[in-house]
Amino acid sequence: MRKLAVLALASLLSLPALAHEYTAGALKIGHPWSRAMPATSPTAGVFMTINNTGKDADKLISATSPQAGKIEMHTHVNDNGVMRMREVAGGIAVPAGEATKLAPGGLHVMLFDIKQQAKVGDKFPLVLKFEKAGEVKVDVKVEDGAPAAHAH
Ligand SMILES: [Cu+2]
Repeated sequence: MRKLAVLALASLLSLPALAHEYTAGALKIGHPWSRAMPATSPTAGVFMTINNTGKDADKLISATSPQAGKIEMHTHVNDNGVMRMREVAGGIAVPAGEATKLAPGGLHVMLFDIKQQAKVGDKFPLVLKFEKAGEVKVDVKVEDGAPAAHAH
């Protein structure tokens, strides 16, 4: 029993694996990833870091993917102690000179009408559309769900 637990922990720790990064104009998009979801879940969040190395603010206004029927930009808000997801009107702001983090419990790209359930180790394409930087295609890696195990 104990040996099994140690093995499970070791595999968790080794998960984050290789970082992948994409560039769109002044934007550097780091490690887009999604959580492996149960087969019954019709939605999934996509997370990444968007580092704006330029002098102008930008905005992530939309996204498309063959993996999803509909995609929205979301955040979480605290509604009397309950965390609820909200669509971010106008898109996710990417201020100049800052790294904007999309992470579990906060900002995320929300996929609806999932076409095919993604498993750990899968990846799927996502086209991000920025107001100024335009479109950039990234591959989203599907990882284990536990946010605590996702160290960067
Ligand atoms: Cu959401």
